[in-house]
Amino acid sequence: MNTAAKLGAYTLGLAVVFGGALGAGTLVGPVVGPAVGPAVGPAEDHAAMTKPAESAGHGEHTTEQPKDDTPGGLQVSEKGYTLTPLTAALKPGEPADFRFTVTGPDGRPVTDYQVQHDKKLHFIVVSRDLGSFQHLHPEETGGGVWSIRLTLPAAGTYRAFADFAPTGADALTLGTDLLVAGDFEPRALPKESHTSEVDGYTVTLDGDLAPGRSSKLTLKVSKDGEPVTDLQPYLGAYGHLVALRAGDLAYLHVHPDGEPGDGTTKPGPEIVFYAEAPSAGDYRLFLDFQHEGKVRTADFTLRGDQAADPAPTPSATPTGHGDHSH
Ligand SMILES: [Cu+2]
Repeated sequence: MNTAAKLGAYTLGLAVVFGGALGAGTLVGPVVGPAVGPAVGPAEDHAAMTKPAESAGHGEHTTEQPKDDTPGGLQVSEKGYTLTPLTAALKPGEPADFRFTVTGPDGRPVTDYQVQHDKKLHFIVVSRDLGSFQHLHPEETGGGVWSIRLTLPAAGTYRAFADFAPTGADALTLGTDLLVAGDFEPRALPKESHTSEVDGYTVTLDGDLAPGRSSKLTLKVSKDGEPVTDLQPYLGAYGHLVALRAGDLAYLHVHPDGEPGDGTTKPGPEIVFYAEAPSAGDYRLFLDFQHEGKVRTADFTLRGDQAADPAPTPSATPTGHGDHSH
């Protein structure tokens, strides 16, 4: 798949993930290809999708509001696609060959997927208390069966997300619970923090999530006090950010503004994202970035409880949760 199509596909993914609010402009439609429009170049397309409301939704009322603005990951079955685990028992700390299928509207396992960020399917596994996070890429083993070596670190409850786009359909994220038998101590959500230390790296997050409004999040990577300016592309980007809402693990997969090789995006120290929280509340954010050949994950806790700022976003143009979808 070429870059334009890939970005188009991912743009749709974002539209699905974020529901109506982010896509109040012309980019959200019920159909994959035609709604995005092949005439729109990848850079424009991506920029329009990820910029704040000033450019994305300003005054453009279209009738193509999605009816369903439910965030991704909350359902095991959506739009005819169903995530079906084939592996039942998981033991704490023991690697297992975890298998699953995604069945399509015809009831059969899906075998044709669009590539999004170098992969046909992204598999995210978090503990329900949002303490542990894994971003994995299962292998296809034939017949629509996916397989991944999975180790769940401790007893407890987990949520697994499959983030994919079937060929000819919208991107979507399905979620299922995974249970690991044994005693466990639920941990409280980590305190709000805009700084994360991982493996000698310090990552700071500038910005906040606000419900119903696109927010700029700038993540800055440093090591031993020095800015890192040679981040390596990982799955077609300098960073991958997953945000999960505490309480129900609503899944938001956001992507950087710009990509490696576009002529303007630098390989650090800053990675810029645009994200929109579907509601007030606490969110955990996990940033995957690659440096010196290794992928690391920085984690943050943010409160998406700031009221949407009425000043820069005209309140006369409600986006997503407003009047026209009901
Ligand atoms: Cu992935």
